[in-house]
Amino acid sequence: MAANGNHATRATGPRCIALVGPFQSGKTTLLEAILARTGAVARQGTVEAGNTVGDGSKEARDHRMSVELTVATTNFMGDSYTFLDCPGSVEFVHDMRAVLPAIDAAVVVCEMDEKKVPQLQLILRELEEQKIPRLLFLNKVDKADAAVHDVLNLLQRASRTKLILRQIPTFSGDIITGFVDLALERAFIYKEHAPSEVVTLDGDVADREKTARFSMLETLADHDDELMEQLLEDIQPPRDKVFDDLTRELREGLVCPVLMGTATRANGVLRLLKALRHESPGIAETAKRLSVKAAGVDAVAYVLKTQNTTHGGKMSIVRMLAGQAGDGTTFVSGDDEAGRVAGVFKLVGQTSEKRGAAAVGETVAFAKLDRAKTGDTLSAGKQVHPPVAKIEPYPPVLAIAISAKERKDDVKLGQALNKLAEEDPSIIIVHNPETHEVVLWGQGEMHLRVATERLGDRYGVVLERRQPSVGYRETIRKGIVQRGRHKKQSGGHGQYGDVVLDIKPMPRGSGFSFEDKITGGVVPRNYIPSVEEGIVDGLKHGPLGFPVVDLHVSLIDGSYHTVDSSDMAFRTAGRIGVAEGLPQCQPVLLEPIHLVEIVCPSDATAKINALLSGRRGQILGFDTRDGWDGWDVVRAKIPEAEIGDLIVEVRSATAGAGTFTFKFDHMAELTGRTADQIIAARRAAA
Ligand SMILES: Nc1nc2c(ncn2[C@@H]2O[C@H](COP(=O)(O)OP(=O)(O)OP(=O)(O)O)[C@@H](O)[C@H]2O)c(=O)[nH]1
Ligand SMILES: [Mg+2]
Repeated sequence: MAANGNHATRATGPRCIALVGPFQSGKTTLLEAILARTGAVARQGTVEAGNTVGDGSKEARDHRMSVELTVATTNFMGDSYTFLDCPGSVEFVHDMRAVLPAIDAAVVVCEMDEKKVPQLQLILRELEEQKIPRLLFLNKVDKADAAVHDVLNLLQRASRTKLILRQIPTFSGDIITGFVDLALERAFIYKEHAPSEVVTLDGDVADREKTARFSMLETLADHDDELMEQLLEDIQPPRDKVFDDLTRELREGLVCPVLMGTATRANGVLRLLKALRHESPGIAETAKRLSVKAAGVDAVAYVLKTQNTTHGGKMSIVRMLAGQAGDGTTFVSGDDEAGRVAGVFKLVGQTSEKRGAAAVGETVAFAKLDRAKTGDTLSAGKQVHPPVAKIEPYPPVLAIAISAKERKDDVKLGQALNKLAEEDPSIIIVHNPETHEVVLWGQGEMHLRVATERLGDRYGVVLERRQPSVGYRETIRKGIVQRGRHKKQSGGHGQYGDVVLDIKPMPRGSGFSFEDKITGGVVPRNYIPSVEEGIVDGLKHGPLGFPVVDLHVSLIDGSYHTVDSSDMAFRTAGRIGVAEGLPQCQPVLLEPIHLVEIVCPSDATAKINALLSGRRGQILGFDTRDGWDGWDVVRAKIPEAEIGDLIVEVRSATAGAGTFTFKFDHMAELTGRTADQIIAARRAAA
């Protein structure tokens, strides 16, 4: 669309902006600077001192990193802004992904750091795919040097959308002390915790400004023919036109502007806020992006986070996409009741303040929506609005087994786990019926550590943690015919059951099958199911200590007693038959082998291959990752026992950017020392 006469107007109404970006880039610090600049806090806190609005939970403070979303609403020049400070660690990425549908724009906080480019790329991908307007905030320029000229070259690798430098730094020696805004054509000197001071733009800085501005305009002109003509004819485009193009092209996702600053000193923060005020879209455009249909509904809201507070109970943090809602509003989600609002709150980190009904565009917390879940689209009124988005958590990559230290806490643990999963859908709880373990699956070590800390801190359950058991099995290599006899004559009624079993090995993956080959009624019909049950009992723990699979058992002979035989006696006989027979069948251990697919930046592929080989992996090959420049996919088969903490090494080989998925492939025989150790450990545990 050409921009001719298409004046991009400033969006009005409440805004919702996410602060996203790689690990430790300064998002929480930037939020703090924004809150200080807009007067929501009196003094800017620091992450080091543990007094920021973001990272207010005990777990975040302890680890000095964001481990969950922080929501803070403030006012800037008469408009309400809600900022969503997202964790940067890939292990907590679901908290970021779940908020994206709700936001008008994202500020991607980044650094001049080559190692963090792949992570930046991952985040920009998410935003690109959801068509979310985004601008980069190059943070920590207090630590940058003259090399900041290369900033575009470095960061462009992470973005499929063209980046445009909106500002250039100015130096005093090697230190950045200010910037020139290329749209305003005005030079500023940074002041600590105060607005930057305007200075004259002249000399060598003015020359650099001209070149940089021209290249900014050239990029804008890619999407504006009129501007292109003006540039070709050497006509200075009017300032308003430049701002209009910046606004329109940002909103349409055609370009991604880059601003810069130093969050710790609040430098560059006012310009960032002004850019958001003038250029970011508002709820009208966001509702269009999400295809919200306001007709026929009283209210539509998207749940971006669920929290269980100690005093307030359950809080659903929502963005109002249409209409208005307050105390007493009943919401539905799809076909389900979501609950009735009992309390509307404005959030500034850990503090919540009761307020009135929420209007379209506002981001608030609703109390007591008992059945609302993160990611739900809630609607009130006659019509039910279809979901505006569906964000599934990434498949988990690491597991631990947990149990309550005290038996009496079992029920409490169950309830706490439900709440944990409600707050964090990327935690998956699996009960293993075979081992009676509760297994917590998550996105990495820190993710699981924080989850278990919360179970302790918040819900008061003292936990034991273990490595989850590997799903070993055993099978047999040769067959045997074995008698199983149960006979007891201890006064009164006796017990008598007698069977002959033909036990045979079967191909991998066939499991267990049973066949009745009795002729002439030597074992009466009605006892035969009991014989099978007895065999199944016996297969639960084979001679090596594991469930036995891949065998066929036929009942070929036996005998009975008219008075003493019973279901129980035949069940026992069946069990005795396999228990005595299997040790003579050359039992062998089976271990599960999974097919894994590791995605990683190509420069780490060799390391990943080495890592897999070191873990008894069989590498099947690697390919370039479809649609991902500079990334590979490595496929391998690897034993389940070696997947355990694989993610830890994959992340360390890829600066946190690599990950994998896995699925069960087959069971393989395992012999030798490793097998002996596993069997010995099983015996010791029994
Ligand atoms: N020198 C310098 N340090 C900064 C700046 N901004 C943040 N930091 C420091 O960088 C570290 C990380 O800051 P945070 O604000 O916690 O970063 P974050 O992006 O929120 O981190 P996660 O949420 O854990 O990904 C802290 O030690 C900050 O003090 C900056 O502009 N300059
Ligand atoms: Mg943070």
